[in-house]
Amino acid sequence: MPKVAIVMGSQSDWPTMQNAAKMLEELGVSYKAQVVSAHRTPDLLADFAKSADDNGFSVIIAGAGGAAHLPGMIAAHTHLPVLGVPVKSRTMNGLDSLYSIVQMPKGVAVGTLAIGDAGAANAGLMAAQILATSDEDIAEAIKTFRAEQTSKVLENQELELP
Ligand code: RP5
Repeated sequence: MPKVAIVMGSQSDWPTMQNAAKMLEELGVSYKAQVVSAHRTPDLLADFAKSADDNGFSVIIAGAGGAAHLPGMIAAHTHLPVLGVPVKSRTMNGLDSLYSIVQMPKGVAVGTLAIGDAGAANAGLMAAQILATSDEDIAEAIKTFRAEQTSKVLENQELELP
């Protein structure tokens, strides 16, 4: 049973949101990815969010662009933690997506990540970190990932002109 749901407003968000999936795979966390649109499939959104807990999910990653209401509306329907990823929009470079996701009213929380690929990857990492509070294997995988990342930076400190 996947513990993490990755949902996005459109198939066109997948090149961004696949970075969340790749991070989860690297950390050995199973996930289910699907398209759920706040505006085009509002009933599906409500059904998905209301049944997410019963379906075994512990964390929801939601990415959307433009008028990005998906993460907030999912959060409105569930007590599960929701991580919002602003997808870079064609017209405003994702600033519209960021503002749509980040300014939640007090009392309904969405953890908002950075715009684009880095935000999606970090949403995967953050979801794994949430699960790691009660899963030793995931905690160890995160520690290994972080140590390898540090080693790579330390091994490539010297810069040369091309
Ligand atoms: C949003 O509208 C989606 O999340 C996507 O980022 C954006 C554009 O969707 P498409 O027109 O490419 O399907 O709902």
